[in-house]
Amino acid sequence: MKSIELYGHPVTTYYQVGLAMLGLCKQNYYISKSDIKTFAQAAMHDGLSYGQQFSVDTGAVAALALTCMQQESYQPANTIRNAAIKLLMKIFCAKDTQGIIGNIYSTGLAMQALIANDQLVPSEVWNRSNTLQEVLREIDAGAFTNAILASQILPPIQGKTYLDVDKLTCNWAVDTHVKSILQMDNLREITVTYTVIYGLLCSPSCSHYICLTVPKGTRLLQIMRLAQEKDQRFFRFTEKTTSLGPFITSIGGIDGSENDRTYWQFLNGSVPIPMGVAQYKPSNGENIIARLSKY
Ligand code: B12
Repeated sequence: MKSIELYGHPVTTYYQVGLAMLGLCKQNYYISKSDIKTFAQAAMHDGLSYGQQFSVDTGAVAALALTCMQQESYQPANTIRNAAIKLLMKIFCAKDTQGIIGNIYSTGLAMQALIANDQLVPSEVWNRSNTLQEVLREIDAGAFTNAILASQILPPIQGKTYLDVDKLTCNWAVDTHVKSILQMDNLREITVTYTVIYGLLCSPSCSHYICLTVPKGTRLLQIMRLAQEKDQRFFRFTEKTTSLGPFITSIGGIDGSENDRTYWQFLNGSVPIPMGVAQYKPSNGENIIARLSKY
């Protein structure tokens, strides 16, 4: 909270501030009015964004925290309510015609925020089964084999949210939809261009690319390893193991930095890839770009 006051952003991210607020509230800990105001203000003034874009995941966790505060009568009540409503509207507006909210990996948290506020977002407004159908289809396709990602999507499939976490008996059946489907890759080859852009303000001269032909279904991480073997200087990279899998920390000797709030972002053309490099399988002809970016 001090960092937000001093520098305008948290030490970590608003996602983690939201999780912390939710945890404190669920345990009925004291949270000062001024901390609540600071948090609500970020929600009211578009603080919960990465780059220019509203982060649905972050908004949803914040909305759950604010909903908990409403239920537990934290003060100032009006500030909490207004911020929650603003976030719920933004989350709802991020829904596409198929029911996905943000992207498939933010949909679980977004569903939780909407379910926890079903008096504000009734079934006539949000067709929950539409969203659920899409989610179940993606689960069957193997999109949720990671435990962290599964833990975000499981509660809303059962109509529950993180706010119910202290009311559950742990004997409810494990959903049969949560299973991994091994996908058979056929061995047709694809060609992928892999480009690394080394700076934030960077002319074409500080980027390097390589074209690689690999079997269809090869994951981006393997393609990066191949590029690294072929050209150590520009394509060597380091990774750190996280609960979600490998997170890329440096490319070509240049590190992302929590202090400078930079990271290696991965794009297919101009669109950020919706998953990590160990999960993502490029299609034929894709131009995968790794770019040092700000968050
Ligand atoms: C904050 C955040 C980031 C921050 C993390 C920096 C920081 N100092 O916190 C930044 C902006 C750097 C980031 C980057 C990316 N992220 Co991100 N991120 C999140 C977010 C909103 C919250 C994570 C968190 O704080 N969890 C709580 C803490 C307590 O748990 P934790 O385990 O310590 O969290 C760490 C990891 O989650 C890690 N991390 C964050 N994102 C990613 C992504 C991958 C692939 C990995 C392996 C690790 C990782 O950083 C966190 C802090 O250290 C989640 C949303 C969600 N639904 O989970 C998305 C999320 C995890 N990210 C996602 C993605 C896709 C990415 C990128 C691949 C985007 C891109 N196209 O470049 C990159 C990673 C590229 C790389 N270098 O390998 C997806 C992952 C989907 C999947 N199938 O795995 C999520 C679920 C968002 C979404 N809905 O699409 N991210």
